[in-house]
Amino acid sequence: MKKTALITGVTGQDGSYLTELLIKKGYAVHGLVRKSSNFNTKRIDHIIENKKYTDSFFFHYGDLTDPSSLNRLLDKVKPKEIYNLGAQSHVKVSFQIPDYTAQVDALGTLRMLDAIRDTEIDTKFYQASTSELFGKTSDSPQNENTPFYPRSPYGVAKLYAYWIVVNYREAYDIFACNGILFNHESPRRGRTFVTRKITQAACKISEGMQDVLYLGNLDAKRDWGYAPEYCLGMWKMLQKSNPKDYVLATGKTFSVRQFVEIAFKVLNIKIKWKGSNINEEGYNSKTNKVLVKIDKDYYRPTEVNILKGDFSKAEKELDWRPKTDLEQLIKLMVESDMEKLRTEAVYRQKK
Ligand code: NAP
Ligand code: G4F
Repeated sequence: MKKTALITGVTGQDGSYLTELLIKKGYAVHGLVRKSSNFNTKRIDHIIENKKYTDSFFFHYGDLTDPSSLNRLLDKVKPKEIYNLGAQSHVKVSFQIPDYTAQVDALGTLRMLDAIRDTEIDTKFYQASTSELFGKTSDSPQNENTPFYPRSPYGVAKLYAYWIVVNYREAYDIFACNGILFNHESPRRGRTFVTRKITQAACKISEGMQDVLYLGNLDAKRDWGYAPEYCLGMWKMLQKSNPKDYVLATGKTFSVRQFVEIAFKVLNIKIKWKGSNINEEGYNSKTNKVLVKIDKDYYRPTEVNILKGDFSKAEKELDWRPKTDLEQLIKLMVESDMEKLRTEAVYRQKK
């Protein structure tokens, strides 16, 4: 019999890679899909539509804001592993919809844990915690013992989620882990996150399909890794005999400005900068054409200036380490976006 896993957020970046990983490992994967007025399964359609996977992948409508759907699903599926990846995961958007963000990211986690408690199923629980918890920290690099100081409604909601996981682990002896994951990206990254926004725009600009890329804070620094490697780390956490919390990161930090430079470099465009703050501009050093401008609407009311993680506990106890460096990551994102543009162009021509 196949081992069963349940993934909330199965239609997201991480959910799609984790599904592939678990199916490869012989699991039957059940995914919680929230109802949308349009198709939201694009990242997992290649699994849903593949006949080879009819006994490996099942999806169920449900929502982290709807406790009865969660209880029913856990009772029906009785998964041996649960990965709680579902979230309103956009930090800037969380300032616009703070109540909803708390409902999904904070109380959604409580609802999942409480459903485990109510149904009394024998399971292991992974919580998608985040480096946003560290927020305004002066400690660097950040590890499992670094104090938290979140800087957004998203970060605060995830702080509740982090602690309710710890509390249910201690109070009810539930096997529950927090993966404190630093930023991880891929060609499947949502297009409104800064990395994908940059790689997609750089491709369009180099093909003459876009004039300018508008960004917010270029000075923010992040520790960016490759998403599929982080999904392997999630799985490793649930294979241990004791539940613990782990940081997954690369240990390196780069600014948004550096990310822009590398993305354009992949396309043989050298970016130079002039001006400062909201008047800063990035231009093509050969043609002098301005390609990057600042739009202050992309700034956040409170920002996390710099993140850099220390993954030594995961390395020691899980034998986990990142493999893809930032240049390789950006190259694979740019190449994928370019491929998509070309496929779309051919499709448009055929129509
Ligand atoms: P993502 O691409 O934004 O995916 C989020 C998933 O959550 C989507 O499947 C989304 O469904 C689902 N979702 C949203 N609201 C929901 C609701 N009310 N009920 C059920 N599902 C809901 O995020 P990701 O990058 O894969 O990240 C996965 C998790 O890790 C998130 O919890 C995120 O906060 C956390 N995290 C991410 C990173 C990172 O750098 N990627 C780092 C640390 C932690 P739709 O497809 O319908 O929108
Ligand atoms: O790509 P971002 O939106 O990701 P952010 O805020 O770091 O959050 C991501 O990583 C977290 C882990 O640390 C996850 F928990 C969270 O779910 C999400 O996946 O922004 C990165 C940085 C920020 O400092 C932002 O201010 O880029 C800066 N930035 C500059 N211009 C921009 C833009 N961000 C976005 N999204 N769009 C811009 O135009």
